[in-house]
Amino acid sequence: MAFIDEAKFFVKAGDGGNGCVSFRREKFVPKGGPNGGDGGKGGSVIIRAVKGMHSLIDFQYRSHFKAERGEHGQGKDMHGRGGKDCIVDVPVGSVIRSVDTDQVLADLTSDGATFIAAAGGEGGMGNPHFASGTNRTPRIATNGKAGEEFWLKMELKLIADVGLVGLPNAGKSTLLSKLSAAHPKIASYPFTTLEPQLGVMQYKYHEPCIIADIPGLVAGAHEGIGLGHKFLRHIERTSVILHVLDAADENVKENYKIISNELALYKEELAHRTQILVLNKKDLLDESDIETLIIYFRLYCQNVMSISGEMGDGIDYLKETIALTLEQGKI
Ligand SMILES: Nc1nc2c(ncn2[C@@H]2O[C@H](COP(=O)(O)OP(=O)(O)O)[C@@H](O)[C@H]2O)c(=O)[nH]1
Ligand SMILES: [Mg+2]
Repeated sequence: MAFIDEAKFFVKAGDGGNGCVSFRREKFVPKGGPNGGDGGKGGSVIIRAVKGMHSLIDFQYRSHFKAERGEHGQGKDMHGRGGKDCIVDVPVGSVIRSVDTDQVLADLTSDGATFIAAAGGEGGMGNPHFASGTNRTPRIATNGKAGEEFWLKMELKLIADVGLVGLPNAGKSTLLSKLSAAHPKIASYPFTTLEPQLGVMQYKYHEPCIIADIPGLVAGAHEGIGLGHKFLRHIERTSVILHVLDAADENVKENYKIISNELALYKEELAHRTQILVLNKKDLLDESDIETLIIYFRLYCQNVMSISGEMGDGIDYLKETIALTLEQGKI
């Protein structure tokens, strides 16, 4: 199960330029032959998949894409210049559908894959095309064809790399906003009050990654208590689990076990998934108490660190750890 990001947009290719009616004018030649140029072809709207884009968020701000029209032909056999194509970059993995028919038009699965979403109109013909033995001075030319236009919709399946877990109030939402550079808007989710939130983390030269906040985990979630159960399946495909604990909560040790148990009871293999344990809200504790907690939790998890999501303390170190952990997993 993956998250779906959706966008709807309009594409309009350029119209073709019109052909021209024109005749040669030369000294001593009263009526020269036809020399009207052809119209240029309109530009097309081309959708191109590119690596490194991870959301359709840009399409919230721009929903119309138009290519340039072709120039009209002119006298002296001057053909109109073709219109420039309009290239629309989308993330790899985008599926393009027609709004009218819902039919899948393209499934852009590889970097650099392209799809002509709207073809530019052909240019019209200048009057030389209509000259014949009986008509040496044709007064006809044709107009360019209109460029295609469509409403399209695009879907992107987002598979989170990192799942944020922790009891309510541990500081997951706050942390997600600090870790991520962008928040893809997710298509309507069947649960209205509580939705998994996604963030795209982009740190230094590392590949961007997607982090999902899995809300609503409480004791008994694996049996369907709370809404957490609905979201647990999103964790199944994440390669790293980021466990957030409120270090200032006096029950911090029990809280850790509650979440660990829920994960293991939901699926045994989740207990063995690579985990980063984050002791949050360090600003509320003494340094020595934090140190003691870190030593304690190292018995359970290799990767333990303390941060303050709210103050932004330790965030860069955490980002680097997340990025390196993901890269290590890919080797
Ligand atoms: N003192 C302190 N409070 C924090 C920190 N991070 C989050 N909080 C507060 O803890 C509460 C719960 O945070 P939230 O991000 O909504 O937790 P969530 O339920 O896990 O998503 C909010 O009032 C936050 O302002 C932190 O690092 N230090
Ligand atoms: Mg939250």
